[in-house]
Amino acid sequence: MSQTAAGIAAGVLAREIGAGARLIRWLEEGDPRGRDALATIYPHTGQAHLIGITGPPGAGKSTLTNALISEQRKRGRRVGVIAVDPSSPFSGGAVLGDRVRMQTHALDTGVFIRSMGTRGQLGGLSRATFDAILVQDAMGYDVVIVETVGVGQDELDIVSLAHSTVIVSVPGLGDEVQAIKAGLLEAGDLFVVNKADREGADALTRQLELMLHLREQTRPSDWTPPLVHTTALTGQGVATLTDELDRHLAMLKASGGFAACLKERNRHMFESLLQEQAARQILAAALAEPSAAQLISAVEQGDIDPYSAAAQLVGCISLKFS
Ligand SMILES: Nc1nc2c(ncn2[C@@H]2O[C@H](COP(=O)(O)OP(=O)(O)O)[C@@H](O)[C@H]2O)c(=O)[nH]1
Ligand SMILES: [Mg+2]
Repeated sequence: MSQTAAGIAAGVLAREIGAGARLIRWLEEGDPRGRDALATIYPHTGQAHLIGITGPPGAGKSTLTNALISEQRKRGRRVGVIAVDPSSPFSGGAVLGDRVRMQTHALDTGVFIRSMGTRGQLGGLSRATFDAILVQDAMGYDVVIVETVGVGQDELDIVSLAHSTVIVSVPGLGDEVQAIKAGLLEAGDLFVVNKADREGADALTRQLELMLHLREQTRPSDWTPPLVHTTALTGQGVATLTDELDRHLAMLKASGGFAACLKERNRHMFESLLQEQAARQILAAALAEPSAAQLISAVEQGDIDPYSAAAQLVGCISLKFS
């Protein structure tokens, strides 16, 4: 396989999983070839139905994702998966599990599963995830599923920028609905009660229905989020969930929401890149100031407080911009 940006970009557009994996790695590592290849494939993005799946650890998100892959494949669709869940069998320390899974689908170029490390991402987790989404999108996957644990801001960014956000809850976590953070309730387009085979599913359903009813009253919209029961382990309810996802996609396409969502995601990427690059350049300019070395040693000696020192140095460079 060619190691040039052009070669990898061609491989991605030819839907070679190896090339896609390589490009995602380049982008994660900040390899300049990644940027070049991304520019080449970019015009081929913007087609995939991006589905975010989130919920507390152990809710069955990975199991559900697996079941959704099978259902989508039955419907003749190619599926990309990005697992951002550190406890996922696809990710975290389970690199081996990942490989095993890749092997099960080795001959099925219709499925591409990639897990994201949760630490040390250049530009943050959401950027790395959006880069991976772009790659799978350009590879012509009809559906790209992103699994995240609904905890941090990064994860919230990821799911709220998906076309269809699925919030998974399960009975038996104590005060279940507490586990759905307010932000997640707002971001949800579809709600799933997984482990419907377990006791407590009915009580959870009633609580969720109440919350959704309240949401509807405070923020009426054209889309009433459906509540679907699944037993991910057996696949029960997964066809219904897929039907609802299809219905949501059709609604988005008809209302212009699909295009709006893409616009918002592009702007988010642009702002995050701008912030990162601007910060890097300004930092370099500040450190190149003649007074920088002296200020740093004054801070070290305790002769000046770090706040005043930083303000002084930024003052030096902002003079040059004015
Ligand atoms: N009883 C039951 N167990 C399930 C179901 N779905 C997932 N599980 C189990 O719940 C555990 C956590 O599942 P996993 O998919 O890793 O959860 P995640 O952390 O949300 O990705 C695993 O042991 C699954 O086998 C279900 O519908 N019913
Ligand atoms: Mg998981």
